[in-house]
Amino acid sequence: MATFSSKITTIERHTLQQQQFRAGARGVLTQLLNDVATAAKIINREVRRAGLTDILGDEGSVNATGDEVKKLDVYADKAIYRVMDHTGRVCVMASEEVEDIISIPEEFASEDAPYVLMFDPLDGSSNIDANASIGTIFSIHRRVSTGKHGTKEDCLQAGHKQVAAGYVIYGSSTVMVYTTGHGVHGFTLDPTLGEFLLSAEDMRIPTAGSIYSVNERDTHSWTPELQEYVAWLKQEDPASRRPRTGRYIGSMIADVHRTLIKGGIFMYPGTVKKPSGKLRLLYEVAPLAWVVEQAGGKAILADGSSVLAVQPTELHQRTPVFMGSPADVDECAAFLTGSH
Ligand code: AHM
Ligand code: MG
Repeated sequence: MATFSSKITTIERHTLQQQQFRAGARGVLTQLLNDVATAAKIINREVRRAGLTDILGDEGSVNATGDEVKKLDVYADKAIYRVMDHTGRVCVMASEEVEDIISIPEEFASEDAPYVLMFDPLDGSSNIDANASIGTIFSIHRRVSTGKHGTKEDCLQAGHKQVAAGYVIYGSSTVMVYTTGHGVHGFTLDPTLGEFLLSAEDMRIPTAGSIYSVNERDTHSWTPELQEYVAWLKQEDPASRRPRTGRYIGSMIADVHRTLIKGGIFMYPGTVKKPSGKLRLLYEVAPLAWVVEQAGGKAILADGSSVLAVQPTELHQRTPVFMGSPADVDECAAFLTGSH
């Protein structure tokens, strides 16, 4: 008879254990992370039923940054709000789907609510109809405002100030990955138990990879340096793991999750027409950059500086990003800054 010796750890227990790393912790962040897991289970249930419940299809409106909104985006956005608004743990929220900050209703607002939650409720939603992986991204900061209601300033904090971040990928299985600055940990949802169980403790990104991930549609609008780098990736030179393999799902969460597991580089650069690219700093780039860095990777801008140092000035600010295995990102930086 098979024996199973490894311990079974739920995400609730794991977040509680991680509390030991935070001096004076009162357990509020722990509970907030568990709220995120609860919201993820609700979204997961709907994502899994998507083809069955006629929920697919365009909502017929556009979101705050001009993208087509799918109904599941709206469902996911509301699910997170409904889990969070009355807990007394968050003072303000912001979502990729909502133009302005999301205030906490008057009756639940409190000057004691210590955290700020920002999220992309359903990233990669243009992939829903093709059954490709989509996900939820979250970013948590400590509040900086005082007073009953949180403010926009609470949201406009640099990525290196995050206290927790992560994502949930609704893929061939549903996996939640999070960091509180003490490693990156992955949990797989057991749908029969309704529990996220620890499946990858202290995830480390490979130091070098053999995959690059970028939308090559924009090749001719890239800077000459980036064009040169991507052309270099395709040249034959086994000693430097070339040619590299191209992989691009078009769902950042799926492309970054693969990069975390298999190594390599994910890029969403700026172009001549759109120098800031497409991805949003607060809801997509900063949280995933911190996860990648916590796993031993790097996340930079085109000038080689850290994405996590960027001080946001707008809620829906976009930024170029190059993230992944340290060796791959260093190679990329050398090309982009002309020092290769
Ligand atoms: P979304 O938030 O509307 O889903 O858009 C973000 C997505 C990312 O997941 C992905 O990396 C990117 O858009 C793909 O964009 P493109 O089609 O320009 O390559
Ligand atoms: Mg998105």
